[in-house]
This record gives sequence, C-alpha cells and structure tokens, in this order.
Amino acid sequence: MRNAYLMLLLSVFLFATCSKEDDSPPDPCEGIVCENGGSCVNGVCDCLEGWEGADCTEVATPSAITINSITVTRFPPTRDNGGSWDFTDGPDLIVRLAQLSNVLYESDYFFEDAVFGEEYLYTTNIRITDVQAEYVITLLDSDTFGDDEFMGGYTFRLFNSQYTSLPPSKFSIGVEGSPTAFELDVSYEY
Ligand SMILES: [Ca+2]
Ligand SMILES: [Ca+2]
Repeated sequence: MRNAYLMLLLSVFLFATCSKEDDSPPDPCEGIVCENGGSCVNGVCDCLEGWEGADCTEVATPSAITINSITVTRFPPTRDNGGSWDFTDGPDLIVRLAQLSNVLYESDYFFEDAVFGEEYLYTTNIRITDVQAEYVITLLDSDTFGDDEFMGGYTFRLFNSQYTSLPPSKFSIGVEGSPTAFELDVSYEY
C-alpha cells in the first residue's frame, strides 16, 4: 500500500514535470531554413529583396527596371568595308533604345569624333515596366548630311524568369570580341 502511494506520488510528479514542458509553445521556426539571407518570422521565411518562395530560393520578378546609364564600351573602328565613319574624323556617337519600333530613348547629344578604344557614357533615366520584353539597343554615327549611320546593335532582354541568381546591376551586352558592346547600369524595383 505504501509502495502504491509512492508510485502515485511519483506519477503525479512525472505528469506535472511533463505537462510543464508541454506548456512551452514549440518554436514555429524550428527546422525552417531560409536561404539567401532570409530570416524566419513566426514560421514563415521573410526573404531579402529580390528573392521569394517558401525558402527564399526563387528569384523574384522585378516590377520595374531603371536604366541609369548606358556606356558604349566598344565600337567598330571602321565600316564593314574598311572605310572611316566620317570623311575626315571619327564617328559622332548616338545611342538609341527601342522596344520594337517604339523608341524609348535616344541621346539628345553625341560624342563628337569618338576615339577608338575609349568608352562613352550616357546618363539616362529609362524606366521599364515590361521587364521581360525584348529590347533593341543601337549605336549610330550622327551625320549632318543624310541619315545617321548604323554602327552596331543588339536585341536583348533585361530579365527572364529562368534566373537563378539576382540580376546584375551592371548589365553587359555584346560578347567578348564583338565589335560593338554596351554596359548598362540598372536598378530593380520589386
Ligand atoms: Ca558618318
Ligand atoms: Ca565626326
């Protein structure tokens, strides 16, 4: 009888100890890993800008992209036939950005008699909300008489949903060795 009483006391004690532990709420973030700098808040990942998904591993699609500047990093020294762009001096560089035939930007100044090997920067403020669309960038030699001459250009996309890392703030257009190349300084809105 005494043993039974002790057993009862012991069970009550154990029960009390167990229930005390059960009272503390489980950590809702236990076992949850948030990638790419994200942090867990109340069991849900709070992702850094540019990331989304349950564990912050998906690249978010920006709502807008602003092109802050366009730098001409390379231009062809001569025309395809070897002739110079202008009769007596260097080309006068103009940059144009378009979506299909809709011109979004054309520099209202040109770099007169550009020197081959130098880089030329145009400060821009082009805000694009159709972030996955195709754009065309063109380099022209501004001529006083006749049409401006096409020097080089590309069709490109600023963003696509296949990205697995954050889109770059310095966006290069034109592979190494190609006669014409650009670098865009861009910022993203989410
Ligand atoms: Ca010319
Ligand atoms: Ca010239």
